[in-house]
Amino acid sequence: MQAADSSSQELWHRRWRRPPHARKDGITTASSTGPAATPSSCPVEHCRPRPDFHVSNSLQRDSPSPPAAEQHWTAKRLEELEGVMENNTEWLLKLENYIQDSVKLEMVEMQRTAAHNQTAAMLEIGTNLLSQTMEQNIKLTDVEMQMLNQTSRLEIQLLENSLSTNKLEKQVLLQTQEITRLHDKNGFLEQRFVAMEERHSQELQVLKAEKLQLQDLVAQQSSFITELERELGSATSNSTLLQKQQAALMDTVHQLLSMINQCNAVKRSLFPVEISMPPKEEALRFKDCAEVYKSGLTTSGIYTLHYLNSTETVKVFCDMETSGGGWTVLQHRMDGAVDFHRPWKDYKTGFGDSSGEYWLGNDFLHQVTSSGVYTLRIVLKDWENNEVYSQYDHFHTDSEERNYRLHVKGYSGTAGRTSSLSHSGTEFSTKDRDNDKCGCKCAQMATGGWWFDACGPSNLNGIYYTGNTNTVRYNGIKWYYWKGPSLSLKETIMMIKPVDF
Ligand SMILES: [Ca+2]
Repeated sequence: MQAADSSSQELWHRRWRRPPHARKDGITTASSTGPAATPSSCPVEHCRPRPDFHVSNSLQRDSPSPPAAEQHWTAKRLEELEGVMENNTEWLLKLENYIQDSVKLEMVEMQRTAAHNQTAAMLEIGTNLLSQTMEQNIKLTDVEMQMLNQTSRLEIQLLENSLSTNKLEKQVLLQTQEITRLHDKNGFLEQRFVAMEERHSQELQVLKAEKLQLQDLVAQQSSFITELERELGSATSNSTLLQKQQAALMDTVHQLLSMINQCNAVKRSLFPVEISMPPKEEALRFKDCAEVYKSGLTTSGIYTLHYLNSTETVKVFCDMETSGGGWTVLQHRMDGAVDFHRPWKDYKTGFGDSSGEYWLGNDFLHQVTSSGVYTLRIVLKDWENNEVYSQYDHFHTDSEERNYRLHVKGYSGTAGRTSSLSHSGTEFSTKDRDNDKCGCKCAQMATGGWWFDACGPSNLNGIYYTGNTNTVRYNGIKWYYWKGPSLSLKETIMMIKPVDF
């Protein structure tokens, strides 16, 4: 730009610093001093008449000026003005040319600058494009590498597959050969089978002949048996007489027994538990074994208890020895003689034999335990005859409407550091009534009826397995905190008595 400025200044000087314009007639025009002079400003000497223009003052004053001289001066003046005008016009033309040149130069410069800027911008864009292209190339190379890796992996897999296919083909070939061999063998066996069939049919005919002979023999023997039966009939008539005598003796025995019962009733001397003694107990009406004990019956054995406000009775074993006696046994397992995998109604009313294995019944249990505060004692025995117990100071069960819900508290005992009985609130379940907290049916899996939680650490009504085995069983008689999940016990007793006994 500086170069452009200096060149334009130089041009300007070249055009305008020239010798002052001299007219032919010797008059120096104002234009020689530059553009500041105006064409209308004429120098003072130009406004006066030239030296050869002589006019006397007198003449001027006395007479009017001759019109010829005046015209001549006017013409001169016009001529001068024209000259000035011409000069100015020329100057204006030059000025115009100069402006045009300057403008052209600036335009050229501007175009050059613009071209320069555009080239720089293009270069920058080009660089950006190049770097982007480079990045894309790197990415493409990565992708290509990945593709290559995958392709090689696939090729390896294909190779492996073709190898295994070859192996399979060989195996198929071998099997085909084997089948052919078997087929040949089969043909041979078929031939042998046909031969054997023929032999068998011959043997069968021989056997048929023997059978006929045997049938004859049987007929002879049956006639012999008929004769023997006839003889036996005569002997039986003799035995009938003996039976009649036996019946008479039995009647006498019954009479004697009833006499003994009457005597007992009078004495009110109470003895355990023969089947022949029920009248005495019925007369007394006991609700539990504690009452039996208090009445003076202090020997362990089977007694009859009454449901409250009912004539219904239940046979129960009373333990009059353990820990002060008076215990009503509500469950007993000892030999596996009774099946405990039973429906709801059986557990409701009770089942089994009070002299052996039995369940007293959930209705009775609810009724007794809700008539006062009861203690529960559970006695357990393993196959090495180790005996332990779990005791609960408070125990009662709800009614059937509430699924005989369990309530226990105050645990103590030797059968484990913690209680194996389900916690309070657990409902009773059997194989046909699922009241447990498991998505499964505990009573079906563990067997028996019990207060299954989900499914809980105990089940004394499970399957009775004899002996110690290493087999893991989850449906045996279980008391987790004593023997773990799978060891079945030899004997269990559940019994209750009032706290204040
Ligand atoms: Ca369930």
